[in-house]
Amino acid sequence: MLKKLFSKSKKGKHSLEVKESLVSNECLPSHIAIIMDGNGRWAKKRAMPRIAGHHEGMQTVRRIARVADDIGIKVLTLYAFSTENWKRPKSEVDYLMSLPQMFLNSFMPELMERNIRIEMIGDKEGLPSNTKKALNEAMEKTKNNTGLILNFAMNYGSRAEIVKAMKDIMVEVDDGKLTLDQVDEKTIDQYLLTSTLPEPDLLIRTSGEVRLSNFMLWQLAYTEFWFTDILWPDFNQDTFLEAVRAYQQRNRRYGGLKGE
Ligand code: V0D
Repeated sequence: MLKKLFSKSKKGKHSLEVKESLVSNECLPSHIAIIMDGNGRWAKKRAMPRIAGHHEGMQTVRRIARVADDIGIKVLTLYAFSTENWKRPKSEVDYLMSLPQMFLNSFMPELMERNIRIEMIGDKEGLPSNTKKALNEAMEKTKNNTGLILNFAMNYGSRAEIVKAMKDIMVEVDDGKLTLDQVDEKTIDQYLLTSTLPEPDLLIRTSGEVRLSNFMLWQLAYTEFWFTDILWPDFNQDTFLEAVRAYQQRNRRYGGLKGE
């Protein structure tokens, strides 16, 4: 997996050695979740409209998906649009909703070449029909890909997700398909939108905000958190690898005690 990264690197041997010390195959996180913050601020700093920041943020998604794939990450969950984001000006929401299509139109050949599968969590029904169509087509096209799962949280809110899981479980109990005694943590896992995914090992949030903002509250119970002041459009491969290395160092330190 790492070989893939090195063989693609255009830099010399020395830089390969540096990167080798940066990430090893040991304790690689399977699932990384990212809150991609700071696109508006990035644009404001340059006296550009907010949508320019979102567009640049989309390019960062591409770069980070590539490096995650290269080092052998299994799932990358990206918080692209929260249920709160509908409160933004309509013009900005309209632009954001055009990004999945733009991203998928240009990135699909590479997604197929890399064997990447597109997935999403969130309330798909609440999305504009064009956006929904682009997502459905991409999920259908990539459904047999067995490499990295690129999972977008769109129109996602964790509390709403938990409420829905509770209601679905209550209906099962009501219908006599589950007894109250059978309901445990595993049951709740199974009724969340992430039922098929491993729990995130590492959460990254950019742009200096140190909050969860209603993101994967249940799933992040044992996750390592890594925060950076870097704005999402400025986030790059090296920053990503720095976060992975920090995760690996924490795991090496505490790993011996795990599972005991
Ligand atoms: C804007 C930073 C890619 C966050 C990244 C609709 C804010 C760029 C996608 C995307 C957004 C989503 C689904 C998919 C393929 C690509 C995306 C949104 C925002 C929200 F299948 N970037 N991106 N979606 N931004």
